[in-house]
Amino acid sequence: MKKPNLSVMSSIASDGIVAAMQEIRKLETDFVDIYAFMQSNDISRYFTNDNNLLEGRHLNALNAMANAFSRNEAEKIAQLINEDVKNKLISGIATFLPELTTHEGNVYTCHAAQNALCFLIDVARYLNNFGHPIEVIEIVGGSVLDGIWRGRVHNNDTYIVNRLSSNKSIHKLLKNIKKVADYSANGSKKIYLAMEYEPGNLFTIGSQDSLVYFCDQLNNSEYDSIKAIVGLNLDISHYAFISNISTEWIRSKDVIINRILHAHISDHTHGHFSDSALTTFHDENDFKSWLEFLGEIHQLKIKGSLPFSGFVALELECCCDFEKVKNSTILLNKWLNKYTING
Ligand SMILES: [Mn+2]
Repeated sequence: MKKPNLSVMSSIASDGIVAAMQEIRKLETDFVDIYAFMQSNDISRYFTNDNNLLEGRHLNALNAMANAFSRNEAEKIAQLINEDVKNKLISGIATFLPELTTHEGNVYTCHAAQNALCFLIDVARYLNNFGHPIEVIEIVGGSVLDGIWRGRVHNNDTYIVNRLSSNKSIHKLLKNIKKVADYSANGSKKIYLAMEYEPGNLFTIGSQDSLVYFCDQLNNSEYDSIKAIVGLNLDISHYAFISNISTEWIRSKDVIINRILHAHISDHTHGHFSDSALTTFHDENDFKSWLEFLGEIHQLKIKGSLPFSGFVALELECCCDFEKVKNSTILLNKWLNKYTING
C-alpha cells in the first residue's frame, strides 16, 4: 500500500485560478491541480489580449494557449501561476481540448490544439523549476464529432454532423497527439499525457470497449513517444458511478492498469451534469474498493510501465458551495488514511 496524496482541482471556481486559490488555501492539502483555463478571468489574467494576432478569431482558451506557445510565453505564465498558488504545490494541469480530434480539413484548429498542449508541457516544465511536482497533463480525449456543416435536405436548410466510429476517432486522436508526444519525449523532462475516459456516445474514449481498444493501440503504436508518454487519467466517478465498472474488472485489465498516470475523484450519478461532493449519491463503501486499488496501483503495474503520479485530485467542477469542497477534502483525507495507509 502507498497512500496517494490528495490534491484539489482549481475548477471548483468557475471564475479562474485566483478565485479558486482563495478557497483551496484554506483546505488541508498541500497540492492543487490547475485547470487550464477558465474562459474569462484566467484569460485576461495570464494571456496577452492582442486580437490582431488572432486574425479576428475570438480569444478563447484554445487560441490563447496556442498563441502563447508561438510567442514563447510559457515561462512568464508559469511564473504568474506560481505566484498565484503561493504556498501550495501543483500536482497536475487539467484541460479539455476536443479540437484535438477535429476534421482533417480544419487544419488551423487541429494545430492550435497541438500547440496548446505543447504550451502546457512547457508551463509544466517551468513549474517543475519552481519546485512543483507536476508530471502529468490530464486531457478529456476528444470527440467523435468530426465537424458540423450547413446543408440542405428536401430543400430545407439544415446542419449536418459527421460522427465517426469510436475506433476511427481513436486513430485520429493518436495521429494528432503524436506531435505533442514527440515534443514531450524530446524535451528536457517528460510530461505525461493522461487521457480521460468520459462515458458517453460523443466522446472518443466513451465506452469500456473504446477504453480497452485505446490502450491496445497505445501498446501497439509504431511510435516510441506515444508508448512512453500517453496513458490514462483514472476519473473514479466516470468508471464507478457513470459506467458501473467494478474494480474487479479493472484489476483484470493489465492493459489499463499499466497506463494509469493520475486520478480524479468526485461523486456522480448517471448522466452528465456537474461533479458532486463525496457521499451525495454514494456512500463510503462504494468508494472503498477504488481507494484500495489506488493504494496498490504501483504494485499492480508491471516493471517499466507508465508511472502513477501518486496523486488523486478532488474534482468538483464549478461547485458553487465551498463548504462542500471543504467537507469532501476532510472526508477524502480520512478515507485515504483508512484504506491506503497500512498493509
Ligand atoms: Mn475528471
